[in-house]
Amino acid sequence: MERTFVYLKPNAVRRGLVGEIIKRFEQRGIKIVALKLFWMTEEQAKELYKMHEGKHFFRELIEFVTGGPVVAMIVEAPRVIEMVRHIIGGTDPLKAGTGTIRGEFALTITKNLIHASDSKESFEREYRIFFNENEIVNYYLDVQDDI
Ligand code: FUP
Repeated sequence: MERTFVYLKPNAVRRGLVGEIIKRFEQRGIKIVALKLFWMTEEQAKELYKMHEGKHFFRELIEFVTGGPVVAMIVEAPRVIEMVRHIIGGTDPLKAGTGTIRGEFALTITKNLIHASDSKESFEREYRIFFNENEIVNYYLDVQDDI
């Protein structure tokens, strides 16, 4: 079993896409082990995106992700890091495959609706910015026996 960190950006929340997006994870049999809605602080946003500091889009990105509440999750499944990136689609919604979340609901790169860790190392770094260990819930999900 593998875990990844995902968060729905403020425009996904404002557009009422939380259910639509979570549904796509649930119908794949992906287990949610942590979930919360909160307003990301500037410190958290800058830490999450520190590799982009100094790039032309950095300021706009930080303002955007701190401009409204987000929904963050930790999810669990076999090969879930790759699977979630596959379900989400490429960073640029123009190149994201048809049927992916970004391919169906996003238009611009900055406002691309959703983030997911791109590696085990990213997951280990990113989830700690937003979650305490006691917010992660261990439980058995029957549906994972059938997928
Ligand atoms: P991703 O892992 O798919 O979210 O993509 P990146 O880590 O490359 O980018 C992180 C965020 O920076 C993207 F979600 C949006 C923003 N970004 C821009 O606004 N412009 C760019 O040219 C590249 C990224």
